[in-house]
Amino acid sequence: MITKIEFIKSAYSVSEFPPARLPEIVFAGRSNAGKSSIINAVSSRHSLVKVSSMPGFTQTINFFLANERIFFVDLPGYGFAKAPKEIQVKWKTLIEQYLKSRRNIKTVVCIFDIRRMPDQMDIQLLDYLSALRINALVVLNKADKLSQPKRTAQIKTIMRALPSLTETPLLTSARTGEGIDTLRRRILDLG
Ligand SMILES: Nc1nc2c(ncn2[C@@H]2O[C@H](COP(=O)(O)OP(=O)(O)OP(=O)(O)O)[C@@H](O)[C@H]2O)c(=O)[nH]1
Ligand SMILES: [Mg+2]
Repeated sequence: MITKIEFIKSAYSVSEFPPARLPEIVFAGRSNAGKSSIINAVSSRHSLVKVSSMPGFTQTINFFLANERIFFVDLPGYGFAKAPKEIQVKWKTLIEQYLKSRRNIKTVVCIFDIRRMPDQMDIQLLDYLSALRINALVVLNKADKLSQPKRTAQIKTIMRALPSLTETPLLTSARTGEGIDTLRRRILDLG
């Protein structure tokens, strides 16, 4: 259960990160995959984190404190083609600096849209985490968008595209709440 969740701060640069004193669960993935929506769902709060139909909305690293003992970290999404090149480079650098510098990261929840084939950037994220020896938990979000048979087929295809995956990804829907309890339990156990 998450009984209390509060927004701590938005960081544009390394110097603005809060002290790395508490365990951190990080939410990463392509722009529009549903990172902010998943944080809201896991926290049982509808509008803690701003969600937009406009991808590229989250431009800073946003820190939330859950149950006064664990940080939830919302990363800007990558792969938003319409964002100016210099902004894309800035986000990538900020995300890499964040992942490299925080020793208190417990796991990175990698959120993918179940309907999309993982691409080079998704693979890069998983490889990067693996190189840094950071635990990754892969979540296929927007499960509500696919019928049961399509889900099964899509899980197979995605797992084939991500050979580094050792376990079947967790299916979630921030819209219907499917898989959210399981995700919350996994996260709180890790923290
Ligand atoms: N159908 C459905 N829509 C979802 C789900 N999760 C998120 N969405 C929608 O997808 C859009 C993007 O969601 P966000 O949570 O803002 O995505 P994000 O990954 O935080 O995006 P950036 O901040 O741009 O990186 C919004 O319109 C959400 O309402 C889901 O599980 N099912
Ligand atoms: Mg977001």
